[in-house]
Amino acid sequence: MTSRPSILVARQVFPEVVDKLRQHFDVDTNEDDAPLDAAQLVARLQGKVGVITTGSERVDAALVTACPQLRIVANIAVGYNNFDLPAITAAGILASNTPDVLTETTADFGFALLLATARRLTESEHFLRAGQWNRWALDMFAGAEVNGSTLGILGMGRIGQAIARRGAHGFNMNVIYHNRSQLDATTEAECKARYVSKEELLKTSDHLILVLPYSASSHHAIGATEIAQMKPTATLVNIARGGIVDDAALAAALREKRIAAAGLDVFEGEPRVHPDLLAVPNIVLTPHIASATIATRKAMAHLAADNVIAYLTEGKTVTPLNPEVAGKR
Ligand code: 8YV
Repeated sequence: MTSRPSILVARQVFPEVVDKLRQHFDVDTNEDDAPLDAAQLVARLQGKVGVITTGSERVDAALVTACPQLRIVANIAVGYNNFDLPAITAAGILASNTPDVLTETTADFGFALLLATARRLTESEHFLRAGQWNRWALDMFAGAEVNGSTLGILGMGRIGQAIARRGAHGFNMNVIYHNRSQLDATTEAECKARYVSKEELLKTSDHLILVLPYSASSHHAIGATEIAQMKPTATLVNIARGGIVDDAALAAALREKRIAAAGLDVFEGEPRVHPDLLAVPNIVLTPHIASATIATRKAMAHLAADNVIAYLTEGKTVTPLNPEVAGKR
């Protein structure tokens, strides 16, 4: 009897997803759910042909060299900055991510964070919980207008477009965006969004939301220089990746009220959070949960599993990042 192929699920996923994988493979799971470091990951991957990762596991040249039997790495995330895609591709390994299934949920959260930030939701709740609310006041926690204001979007992929639609159609906002390339006229019209330079985006946005992928070229895309161009009344929201914002520069700007407020779901070096960010009041902080609804997280995990099953059982791809690899090995 030939043994079944073995795969690793690097972090805990829903039992139904593991069951589905077990119909085809021997599945090694990470029972205590602690993120595996590089050495642990390499050790656990010996003899395995597939792995399901999350943003916490780095798959780089050293790992693929040390795991010659690996044929697919399936990320439970749309972002894949934890992958060295050229190295994975050069090793003949298929990589996949989970686009589309999280778009609307993530856009909802982007809007929730924007509203919470502009309307000072957590700051005012802390005040109430601390027993400091003893009278109503006209300017108490007066925030920034969202309805009818100018929404700036940096990064206009699927999630950026879903946020644009919410802003334009739901909140009557004037939506502007900057992206590597301009959208076609039909998509722009549907999103009611206008392409502008990064400089204009920074200068004219009342609320600026970051939805671009992280790469060497987007590292600190928002630093002290960019923040200096923003309105002092502006809010900044990051649901993309830590590292796109220079957290130390942002904390200083918030402390000195050079911008009004920020909402952050992602951080440089997360789950560590820059202590200066924790020390400013005009900020809303969440632990990287923009895609976290049960339905969406299940859809993401199923999609990663479907990628592994389709490729290892039939040589087919579902949502590949490097389709050119399929069938080459
Ligand atoms: C993931 C995300 O949950 O999809 C992404 O890119 O940031 C989140 O939806 C997170 O990266 C863990 O994999």
